[in-house]
Amino acid sequence: MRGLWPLLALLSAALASPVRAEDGYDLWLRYRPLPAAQRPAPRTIAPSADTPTLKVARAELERGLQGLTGAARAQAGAGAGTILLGTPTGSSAVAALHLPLQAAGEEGYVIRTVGATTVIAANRDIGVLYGVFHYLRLVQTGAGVDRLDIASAPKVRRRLLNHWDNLDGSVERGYAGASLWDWWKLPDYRDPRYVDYARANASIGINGAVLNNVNAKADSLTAPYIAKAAALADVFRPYGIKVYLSARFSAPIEIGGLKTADPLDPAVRAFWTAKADEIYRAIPDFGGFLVKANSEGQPGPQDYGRTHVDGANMLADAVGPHGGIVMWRAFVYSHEQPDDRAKQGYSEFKPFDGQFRDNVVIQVKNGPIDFQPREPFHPLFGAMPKSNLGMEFQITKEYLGFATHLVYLGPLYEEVLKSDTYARGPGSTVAKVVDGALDGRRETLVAGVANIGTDRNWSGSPFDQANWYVFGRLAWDPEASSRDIAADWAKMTFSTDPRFVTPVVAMMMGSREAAVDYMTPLGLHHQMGNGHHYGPAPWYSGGARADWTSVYYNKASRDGIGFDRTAAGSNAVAQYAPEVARRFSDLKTVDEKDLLWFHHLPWDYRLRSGATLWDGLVGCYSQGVAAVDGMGRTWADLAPYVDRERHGQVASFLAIQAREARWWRDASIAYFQTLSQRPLPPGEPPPARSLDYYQSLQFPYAPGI
Ligand code: BDP
Repeated sequence: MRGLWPLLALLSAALASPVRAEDGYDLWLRYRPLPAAQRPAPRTIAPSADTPTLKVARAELERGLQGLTGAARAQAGAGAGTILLGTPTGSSAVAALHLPLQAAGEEGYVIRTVGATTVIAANRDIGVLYGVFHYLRLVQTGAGVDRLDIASAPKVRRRLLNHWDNLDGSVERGYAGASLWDWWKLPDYRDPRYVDYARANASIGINGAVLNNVNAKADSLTAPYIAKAAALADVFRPYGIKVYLSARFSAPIEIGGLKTADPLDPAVRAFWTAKADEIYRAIPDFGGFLVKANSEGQPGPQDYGRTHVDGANMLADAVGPHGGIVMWRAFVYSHEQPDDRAKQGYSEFKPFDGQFRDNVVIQVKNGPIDFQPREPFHPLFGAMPKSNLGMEFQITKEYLGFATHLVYLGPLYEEVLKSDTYARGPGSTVAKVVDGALDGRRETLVAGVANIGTDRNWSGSPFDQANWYVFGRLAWDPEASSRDIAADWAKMTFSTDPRFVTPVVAMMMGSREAAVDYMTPLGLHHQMGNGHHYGPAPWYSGGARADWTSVYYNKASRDGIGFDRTAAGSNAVAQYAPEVARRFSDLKTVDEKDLLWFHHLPWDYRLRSGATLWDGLVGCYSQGVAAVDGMGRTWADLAPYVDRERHGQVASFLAIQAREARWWRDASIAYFQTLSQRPLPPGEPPPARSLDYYQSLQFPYAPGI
């Protein structure tokens, strides 16, 4: 009997625990039974057409409702209603309702209560699937589904994940395990996980995936790899997801037996035409190519004295007849170019406005440097009205603490999208450039560098899943609120209990500002360790190129700190519309969050708070640390609402983040103090270790390289 006690104790603890252990695999599609009061009335699903997409839509709906209502099977009963799925062309019952589907377009949907029937209708099957996921989200978040009148359509045409996945299974800047794509076993073995990946993407409206790294190998364009990509495309197709590939510009040399990749050479053009034909034979709905050219050592048209237009248009001509597009990245900068790196994308692309083919999209990172914790918006947004311009966000947290720091990126994305470019007068937001409304452009794109890998929880930590989620939702509607999206996510991923949702959403919404504060406050940027980008290294100098060093960006010296991008300095401000340039240039109007991005200032410069720049800077670092400590306390209090497994992982990660936030603060202060030569403000603890210590730290095995 005595031997049984520990067992019984364990059992009763397990029974007492409100929530069962979860490993995060189910993402926000958990479909666990809702509290009785939130369960919708039972509904039967009316028969629907038997197409691949409607089959998965129906299966998802059944799975979701069964899970959420705890019912063995969705059943008819007293008061039971019916759910009708379909398109007017596929279902006479849907057609008979004469729903207003014009605005739904190719992918939108209508959800409406008509008597005892809930109809989820669209012009195409994929819209029905999106509508089903919307309906399930309403049920999951306890929103009530008895009287619905919803219409939704994506504002952006291409909503893509960019996987920086290599053919050897590694992932550049990946912190969530290996590549999901098992290239070795493809095409014969199709991991069932590919289906769950497609479900997750479809649930947030993502409709395309670039499968391989922008630093591409030509091999992914060879016949065996085209067959592998085709197998993935087959799996994804019912979920509305198209496959795209990164194309290495020099592929005609590497796999085509040519001596050149000159885009004006007829043999090169013939190579790409034949290659496109070959790909479309295997993947009839192939989306197109993504290209990183003449950037960070990648080959490109400039190697032959040609331009971005020559290169992009050549590829566009190859895929155009098949309906494909070319996403040509504006992330270009050259170390031979002594000019401010922040200016180079604009300088290289703006002159070509209007010269790119209609099926070319210029893919522009959100800011002019490189996915930093905070950047002003990229000056190309609004500056190329006669070209298609797409947004590239980073979902993986290369510069934001990898997988272990809790940083919800929704506010970062929203801040950029809401920025006013003034390109066509006030209200010319980045969102309106990206969704095409500003200049009436129809080929629109939002891309996100994925944070997905073979980790059981897909993204490295439960909260990193929120970044995948918010990316998809904002790509669908760039004007949506990242706070509302966080609330949906938290309810679906953990609990609908307001005692959980309110504090967790507040924690998420503050988390990005906390990271900015402890890493790179007041407009500082690119202060991370060299190469791996892990941890602080504001002292980093030397190496292969100046614009990969921290000192290039902080310009800290005895006289002050910050990068002068006003007319007196690099004049990067001149790349923005005059209203914006004036605001950034003037110390009275520039947002202090961007202060040192645009200005070089003495250490005793007075901030609006009245504090000196030095004191204010130190204060920001400490504020970031305090915010992370606060997140740790919030999370500890939320234990009753979260299963032990996920709660424990997040708690451990928050402890790592708290330690690393202190490291960031202490190392940054220790270094900058050697230049400011000023005492710490009263009450501020000195760095825990010496500057020598921080400078001696090495991380040869940091992940992601
Ligand atoms: C940088 C990454 C590098 C990428 C590059 C890019 O450090 O790994 O190849 O961006 O976007 O931020 O091409």
